Amino acid sequence: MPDPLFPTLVAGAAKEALRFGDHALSYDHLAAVAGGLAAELPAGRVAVWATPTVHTSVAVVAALLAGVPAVPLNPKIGERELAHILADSEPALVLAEPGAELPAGLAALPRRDIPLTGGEAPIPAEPDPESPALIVYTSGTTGPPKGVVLPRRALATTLDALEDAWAWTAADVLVHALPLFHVHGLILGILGPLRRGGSVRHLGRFSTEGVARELSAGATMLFGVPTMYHRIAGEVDSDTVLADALKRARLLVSGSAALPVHDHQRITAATGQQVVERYGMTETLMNTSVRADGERKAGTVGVPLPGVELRLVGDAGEVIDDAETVGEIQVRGPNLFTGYLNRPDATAAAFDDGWFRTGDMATRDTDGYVKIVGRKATDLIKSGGYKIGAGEIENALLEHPRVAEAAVTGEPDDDLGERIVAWIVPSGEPPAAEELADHVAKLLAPHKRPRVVRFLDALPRNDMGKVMKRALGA
Ligand code: MCA
Ligand code: AMP
Repeated sequence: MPDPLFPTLVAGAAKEALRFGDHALSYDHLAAVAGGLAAELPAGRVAVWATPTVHTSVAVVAALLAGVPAVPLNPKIGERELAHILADSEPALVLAEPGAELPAGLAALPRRDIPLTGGEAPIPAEPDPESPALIVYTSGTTGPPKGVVLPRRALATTLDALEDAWAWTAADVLVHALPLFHVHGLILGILGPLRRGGSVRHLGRFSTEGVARELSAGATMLFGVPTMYHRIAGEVDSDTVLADALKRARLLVSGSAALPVHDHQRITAATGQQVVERYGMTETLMNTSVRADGERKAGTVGVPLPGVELRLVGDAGEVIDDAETVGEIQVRGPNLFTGYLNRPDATAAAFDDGWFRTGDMATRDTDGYVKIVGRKATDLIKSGGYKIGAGEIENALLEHPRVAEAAVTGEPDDDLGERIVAWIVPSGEPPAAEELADHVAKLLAPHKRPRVVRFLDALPRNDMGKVMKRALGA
């Protein structure tokens, strides 16, 4: 029989596993409620209304124990995106915390409230490692988000590689405030501590006070996106409580986007801590990291994790073997997804002879450190650590009655890394910028809303009629 994904859960322990505010669950309590819920889950897939709560963690663990693939949903999801995900993933029911108000788009689906008490069913036998564990939706350059099918094997592999890279143990107490419908917050941030037999304290929403409080109270690790570290960097100079708390941490880890060297330096200057960056993707889980026992170099994402093969490939398809040439990062290994749900075409296009094309451009030093310098696609925007496709926002904007033409770009933003800019040719009187932001938030999700709207008489187009996005910023 395969090894269990969560050995400590199977063994049972009085130790605290999860804490969200006043809600704490021990391993044996979690085993009882999640085991009980697992016994009731239908075959097929289940959607999880992924609020940042202990309920979401229980629901996902229950689905994993049952071997039922879980589809985490952003609780702020807009109607168009929700309809797409439901039609694509066809969940049998939705798991939600009691009292959570669900949108009309979920009304047709049976609902099961996530329990925090009761249970006591035996934990089912460990499913096949290749079976799907989670389906996580991710944006592409065009079209609606694709469902990334992640097998149990990928989860176990990536979390064990991070155990090695970060010397991550059962003694670690992780603090974070990441959303639970993406890889970073859910797989690394919740399933990671559970696989190690450690603990996690989730802040519900990010604040530097919350980070300081938990690190002062014994948390050992912090996970965050660069926007969170940027906000820490902006306060740590003048906030001695925050600085002292960060000094105590064993490891500060940043990922999901590049952390500017200036923010690294500000944090190091105030605390002596050197933030560790790791690089991953929904499809690949984690690929590289600066190691806890390695040299900490700001501005690099470190070295390939155990088991991950990484190569850089040039425009002509040649494999790059020097330290200066920029190439696309391609990866291979047991950390990879099995494919995009219902999209064999997109799955096939994502691979180059068995290597997954990340679309990220990088160099690799002689000592193996990878430095990401950019992205192949200009139509992908990373804002606050969220990946957002320009095409999906453009399509949403075009549905607005007073938008004739729309183009979306990302531009540098100190706080978010990149901010979404909408370039609009209005149809008649231009709508208010806020109205367009609300329109996108309602159809897709609030983090996909344009933060800046610029009106034009016409979009710059080439002879083929294609919008010349690089000309837009100029
Ligand atoms: C604002 N809000 C709205 C609107 N405007 N709601 C409806 N309509 C509107 N027009 C709401 C938002 O929902 C939010 O609510 C609040 O107002 C503030 O929104 P916003 O300004 O967007 O938040 P922020 O302050 O900019 O958020 C910064 C953040 C966030 C906390 C850093 O961006 C974040 O959590 N990022 C994490 C992304 C992440 O986990 N990425 C990992 C992807 P409320 O405050 O209640 O929420 S996985 C990945 O990339 C790979 C695998 C990897 O390597 O990790
Ligand atoms: P997602 O599709 O949301 O899973 O985001 C994956 C993308 O985030 C990668 O392809 C990279 O472009 C970016 N990314 C993740 N971690 C880092 C990092 N440490 N530095 C730079 N970019 C990163």
